[in-house]
Amino acid sequence: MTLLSDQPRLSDPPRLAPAELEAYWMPFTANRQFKSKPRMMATAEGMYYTTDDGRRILDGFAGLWCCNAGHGRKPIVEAIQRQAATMDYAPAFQMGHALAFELANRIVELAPKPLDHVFFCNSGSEAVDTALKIALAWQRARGEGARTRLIGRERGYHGVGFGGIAVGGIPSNRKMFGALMAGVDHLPHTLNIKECAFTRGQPEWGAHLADELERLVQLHDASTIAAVIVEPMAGSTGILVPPKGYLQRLREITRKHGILLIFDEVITAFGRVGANFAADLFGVVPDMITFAKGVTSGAVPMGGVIVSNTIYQQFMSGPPGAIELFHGYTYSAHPLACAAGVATLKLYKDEDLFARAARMAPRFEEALHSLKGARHVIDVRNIGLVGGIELAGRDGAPGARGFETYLKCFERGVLIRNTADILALAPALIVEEAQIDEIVSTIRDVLKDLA
Ligand code: PXG
Ligand code: PLP
Repeated sequence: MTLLSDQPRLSDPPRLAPAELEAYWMPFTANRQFKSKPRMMATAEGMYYTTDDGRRILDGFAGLWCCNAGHGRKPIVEAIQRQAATMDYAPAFQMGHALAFELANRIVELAPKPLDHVFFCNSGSEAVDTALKIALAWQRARGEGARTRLIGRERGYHGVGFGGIAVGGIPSNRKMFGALMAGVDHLPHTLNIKECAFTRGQPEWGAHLADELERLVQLHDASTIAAVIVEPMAGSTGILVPPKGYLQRLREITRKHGILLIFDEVITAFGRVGANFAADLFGVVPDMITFAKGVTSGAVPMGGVIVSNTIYQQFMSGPPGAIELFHGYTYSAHPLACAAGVATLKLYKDEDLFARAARMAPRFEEALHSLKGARHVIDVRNIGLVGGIELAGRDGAPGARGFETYLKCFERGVLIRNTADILALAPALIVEEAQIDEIVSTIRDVLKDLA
């Protein structure tokens, strides 16, 4: 095996020999399939990637739901470069640096009131585990230490930490990993294609599914339940838009029973649904919001949890010299991530990108729903700049049709994402009408010839 260890690697995107593809165990990837026919990205700018063989790829998915400002945006790149040269790292525990406070203030400015304190971490998975830990600790701090139960939802994705997969509702993400966390229960998911196929935006049907929470409260008793966590719009498992009134109902029931409501907005925050947060779009304010991805437009890993003053103040009661929450990460509020975050939020504001997403959403909806009647398509769902196209599964091979569509779109120069037989779209908020049309027509053409 010849390794290129003595040769420069950073500046020349190398064409790798098959043996050189072995060492990297790729996440959520069909490793053997990939390594037999790699799809290698080399550069990114605006709405486009280029591959290592020089092809231009229109990015219909903002990387992985994260590059909301588009790729390689100059103000973000320069902020990261400047910060790397100024101060690479500062200890996160018992020390601070100005950009961390500036970013927290900017996030609070965008957040729905009364959410006004931010805890930083490095990913959505860490954000979820942080939020669940804060929920348990808060209940304990207010004298409700028996509230240890956490409620998630079927088809929920909350990252891959032990907390996240326990409250998550994706069988394949759970079944290999043992007993998970004890004391977790799940609400039913809200997708019903029979009732709601081809709904534009929020379905009329399904608010009553929130009442299942009352049933779980009856079963377990409110005095044992700490928190409910849901994605306001479930992204990963195929764009499940909340039925009208559903989130309001969850809010009422949680409030009535002293249960915290956590919105996992790792995908939906920062303009993805044409608002600051999905909480704003749907008009429901939870007790905590988790975020990641769009906060830095994907340029440096970062995540966090926004909590209300009530939650924060509950912890600020011991001796003044005492640490109030025994939780944090080496890289909480990393200077490069904070620099990227501040520059990203400035850019969103300067270019009014969330309003742009809201203005583009009806055009996006129109284009997506033109796929009604296309071969294999059994449902189209959308909210903001998020679209889901559900295909009928192939007999005996669930997911195959979705994956083949993804591969063929990539061959034709368009990046989308599939989750089983559902195609997901989430272009950067700078997407142009012609690019929306190109993404949709590529999908239509691919489906025409697909078995
Ligand atoms: N919560 C939600 C709601 C998410 O969507 C996470 C937590 C975990 O974030 P990290 O940063 O730990 O990955 C996510 C991430 C897809 C896809 O194709 C979705 C995610 C990540 C990668 C792919 O739908 N969501
Ligand atoms: N494992 C070991 C041995 C550590 O020393 C640390 C942090 O100091 C961690 C894990 C946690 O790492 P992080 O703070 O980056 O999450």
